[in-house]
Amino acid sequence: MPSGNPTVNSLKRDAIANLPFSIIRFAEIDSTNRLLRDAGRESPEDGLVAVADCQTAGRGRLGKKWESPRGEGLYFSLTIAPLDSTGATIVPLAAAVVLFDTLIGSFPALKNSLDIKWPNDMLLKGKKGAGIMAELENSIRGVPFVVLGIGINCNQTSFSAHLPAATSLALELGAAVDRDSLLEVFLARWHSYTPAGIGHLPLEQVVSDWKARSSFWRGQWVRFSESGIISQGLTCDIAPSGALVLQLPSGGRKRIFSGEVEWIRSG
Ligand code: BT5
Repeated sequence: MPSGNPTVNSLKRDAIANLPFSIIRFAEIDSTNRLLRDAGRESPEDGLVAVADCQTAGRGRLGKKWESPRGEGLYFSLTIAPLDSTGATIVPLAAAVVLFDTLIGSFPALKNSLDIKWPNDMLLKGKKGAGIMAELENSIRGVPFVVLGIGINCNQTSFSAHLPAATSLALELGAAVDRDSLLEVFLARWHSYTPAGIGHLPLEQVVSDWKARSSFWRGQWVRFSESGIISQGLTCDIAPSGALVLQLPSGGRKRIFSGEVEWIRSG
C-alpha cells in the first residue's frame, strides 16, 4: 500500500484506558504467545497483552508458523487467568466472534466478504486474513491459564508464494489500516463480550454467536484426516462442545474436535 494512502479505522487513543488490560509493546520479538506463556508460568497476569511490530518466530497451531512481517500485521497475545481446560475450547471461538464484530464494526465494507472457517480462520472473500489460537498452560504454582494469540493481516500488499490463500484488510479495503486502533477496538469488545470473565460465559452462547457469524458450519464439503485416513463429510452443525459436526457419505455423523479440515471449494 503506498504510504500516502488514507488510513481508516481511527479511534480515540484512550478508548481502553479504563479497561483492565496492561499492554507491553515490542519492536521485534520471536513470538508474543511464547512470551506470555513463559511469563505466565512464573505468574499469570490476567489482562496482560503483548503486541509486536514484527515476530521472528510467529506461531500457528500444531507447530505451524505465522508469517509476521514488520510493520504490516497486528500480532498480539492476551493472558486469561485463571482459566482451566474449558478455556482452550471457548476462548478461540469467543475470540472469533469478537474479532468478526471488531472487523465489521470498524470496516462495514467487509460485510459481505467476511466469514469464519472452523475452528479459527477469519476469511476475507474465502482467503485467510487473520488467525486465532489459544494455548493452555499451568503456572509453576498450578494455576491454569490460557494465552490467546491473534495475527491479523492488516497492510500487506503481497504474500509469499507458499501462502496463495492469504489476504489482508488493506487488499480488501483498498486503504491502509491503523493497527493500534484495531487492537483497542478488539480489547474493548472483548471486555464487553466477557464482562465477568470468559469463564462465566456459557459455551452454548458462544457457539450460537459463532454460528450466527459463519457460513462454514452448514452445507460445506470438507476433507479431514484421521489416523492417516482421509475422509470427506458435509458440515452440518457445531456441537454444544464446540466440535464441528459432519454428515458422512455413509450416513453416519462425525464430530471433529481439533486438527485440520480442508474446505473442498468446488461443489
Ligand atoms: C493460526 O494458526 O491461524 C493462528 C495464528 C496466530 C498468530 C498469532 S500472531 C500473535 C501470536 N503470537 C504467535 O506466535 N502466534 C499468535 P493455524 O490455523 O495453524 O494456521 C497456520 C497456517 O496459516 C500456516 O501453516 C500457513 O499455511 C498459514 N499462514 C501463516 N502465516 C499466515 C499469514 N500471515 N496469513 C495467512 N495465512 C498464514
